[in-house]
Amino acid sequence: MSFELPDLPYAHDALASKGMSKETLEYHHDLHHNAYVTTLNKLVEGTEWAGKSLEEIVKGTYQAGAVAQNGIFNNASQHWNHTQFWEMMGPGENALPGELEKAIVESFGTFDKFKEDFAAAGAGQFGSGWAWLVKDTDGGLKITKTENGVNPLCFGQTALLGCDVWEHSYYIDFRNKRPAYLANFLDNLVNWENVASRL
Ligand code: MN3
Repeated sequence: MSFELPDLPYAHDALASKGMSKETLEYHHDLHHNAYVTTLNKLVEGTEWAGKSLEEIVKGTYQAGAVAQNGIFNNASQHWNHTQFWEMMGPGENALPGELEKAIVESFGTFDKFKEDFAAAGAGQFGSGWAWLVKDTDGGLKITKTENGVNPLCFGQTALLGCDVWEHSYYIDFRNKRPAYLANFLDNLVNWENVASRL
């Protein structure tokens, strides 16, 4: 049983008016994400990881503290990360559910302060990686940043929101302006209903 590239949960041009172009989604989903899936399938074939779930592979191959991770981890985690990422965005009005707003305000003071801290985490990730809003092991909400494909599963946390800050995610639409991409992601692209459903 091999892994498959999931369809985007919306059309490739569905986010264009919100700052993520059809071209970005064609490259990012159809080429980048697909490459992680096909490479993962090749790498796990004939290993102890064949037939295991994606989550089991991510958790089982993560090497805490290692400067560079192994190929199976990198491709498995990036497959998981991107699958979540597509679902965490949406073309609709993306209203903020009350229970999520309450939890965010309790943890960060105001919703604006949360957005400021999340954007700072993403802008401050040196090189490729991700910014996250997680539910930590103690149940509290926390903002984190991770390098390359490392994700909250590695630390036993629940991923509520993740933003890809690899250059391939923003270079077509925002060129080198990662902070502008992060601000637009938070203001226009996040499907807060999806985020709330992960609480
Ligand atoms: Mn990516």
